[in-house]
Amino acid sequence: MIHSEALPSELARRFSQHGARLHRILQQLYGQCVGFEAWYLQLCDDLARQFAARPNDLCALDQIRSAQPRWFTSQHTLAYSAYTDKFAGTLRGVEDQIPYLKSLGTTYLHLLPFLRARAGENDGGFAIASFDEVQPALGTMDDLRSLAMALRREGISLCTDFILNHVADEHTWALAAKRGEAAYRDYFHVFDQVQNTDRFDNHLGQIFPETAPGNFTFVDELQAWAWTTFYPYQWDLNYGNPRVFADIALALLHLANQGVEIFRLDSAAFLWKRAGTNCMNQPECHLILQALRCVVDIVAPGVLLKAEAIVPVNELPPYFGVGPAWGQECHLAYNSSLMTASWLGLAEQDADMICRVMRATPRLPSGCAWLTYVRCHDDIGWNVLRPELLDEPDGGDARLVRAANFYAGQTPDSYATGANFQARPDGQVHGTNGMTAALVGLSSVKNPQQLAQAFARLKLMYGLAMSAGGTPLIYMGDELAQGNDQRPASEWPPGADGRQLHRPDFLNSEAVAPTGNAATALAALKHLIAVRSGLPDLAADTATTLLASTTTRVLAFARGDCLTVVANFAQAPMSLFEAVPDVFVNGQTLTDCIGNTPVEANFVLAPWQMVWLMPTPARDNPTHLMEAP
Ligand code: OTU
Repeated sequence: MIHSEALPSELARRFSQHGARLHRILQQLYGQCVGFEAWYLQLCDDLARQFAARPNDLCALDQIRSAQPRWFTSQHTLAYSAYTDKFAGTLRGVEDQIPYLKSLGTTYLHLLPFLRARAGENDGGFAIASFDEVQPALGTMDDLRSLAMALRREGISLCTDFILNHVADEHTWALAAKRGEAAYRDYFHVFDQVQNTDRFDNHLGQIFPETAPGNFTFVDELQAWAWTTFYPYQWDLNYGNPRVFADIALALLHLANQGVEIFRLDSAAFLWKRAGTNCMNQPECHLILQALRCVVDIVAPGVLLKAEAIVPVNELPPYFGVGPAWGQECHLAYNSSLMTASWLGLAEQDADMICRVMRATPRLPSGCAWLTYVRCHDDIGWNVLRPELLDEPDGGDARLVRAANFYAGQTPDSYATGANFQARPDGQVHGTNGMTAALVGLSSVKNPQQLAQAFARLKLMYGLAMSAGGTPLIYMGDELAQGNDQRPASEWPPGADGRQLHRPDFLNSEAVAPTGNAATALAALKHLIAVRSGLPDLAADTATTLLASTTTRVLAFARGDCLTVVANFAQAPMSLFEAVPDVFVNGQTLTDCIGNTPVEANFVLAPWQMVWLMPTPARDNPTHLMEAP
């Protein structure tokens, strides 16, 4: 173990608190490797160096947050996700957008990858060539530090993608491997014979079956096959090699020391490979994440880790740490199943799948929260719902195909203008692309009634993300009802795939006052955000309890002590009392906080209406009432 007398007292204290756990986890992963103990001591030295390099203001933040581990779970938190170039041109430009972000109530800004990526095709920046440099067109490391600090001053935490499953084939590690350096060849999963990949390949899924089929790529310079789960130029890292873990952990801490406060751990499910499995969610994958958490707890405890694991809901809770590791893995995780289920529910006008997912979504450890969202820069991946569809005769094929075709505007009843993603000729369903506004029908309205209904659907989807239990995230442009990228595919960036459809340039980059649908959407979302902020029961970590409803067209759940959320997923109006008789227990009078209206037994939910019900407050304490826009 490390010699604690040589350490600053705070670091020694943290080592004594977390060091034994870190050692135990790493021993499980790497204990059999020759020289393990020496490697571990070197890692501890490197952690001490990162601690010494941590700027004073960030150390102060660490102290404050360690004392309040639930600092990010209140009802005032709001995440916003954007591409730097599309949103504001450069990192400096993002700094200029801080007033706009604040006007929304943003407390957490996720900027999509801004580190130096591979030249040419780079999967929207997800093929990293250097963890230590900013993409030159977006700025410099100085700009990054300046932005992080400016955001922090305004109460906004900067989040970056940390792409730890793979690096670009142009990263120095890959270049060294190509030059024949054996030590770096070991950074990757390299197979001399394609036959040797078979014992894995037969069990693996396909992330991009159309644009990047297969999971292995023959690399001339290696004269061998590299594991490439995603695009052929994204080489999966070999976490069986302790040097990979150490280098990745240090890269993360270096970014944390530049002021990044939240790390979105990209493709977190894929970190460990095991023959005979789909190589996702493996126990070792969780050990790696737990070890990273220890490293963060030791060097930068103000930092949050967010798991991006797009996996079925039953696989999600372990990303927070379960069993003896309860609460000791990631602080946040995307509730991707809930997101996908809500789109299925909208297409089917039926909330049954949302109920199933909510039932399978357990209460989280203290100091943890879901990230609840409507859209992100990726497709809506339908297959995460497969386990919930096992009781269907065809395993859910027909339902998912119908939903995907609905959003692609291919069914007679569709209002949506999205598109299928990576759909195979055999009709196998994969994902759906499109901005929220396009998917809820705002881009295709022909009359005022359709417009009102499309807005009701937009508010329903965002209302669910803001009330279901988690930190809600707005995807850039949704707050302005921005539609799809209208450019022809010939004008898309090199190698862009169908997800480009929902990656348009930001409508409001000139900060002009929005008009028309943009203004209506902005006012509606700001209203939801403000109402949520006045309702402590909508903190990310209060309990969510499903309520009995007499029809699956209506979703009802309680939050915390007093709040009841009811949502009508159908186009038909619904009597609240008939759908959820229990909301009127004790004959109490209720108020819908969204509409700021009294709700009595004869209340009828309009098509796609959501209400947030609270017992009507005494006249002198109307804290949760806000004027509806
Ligand atoms: C992540 O996503 C990123 O969000 C994608 O933008 C990247 O292309 C990918 O990793 C590679 O870095 O499986 O669990 O649309 O959901 O690729 C992580 C498919 C993932 C994405 C999927 C993905």
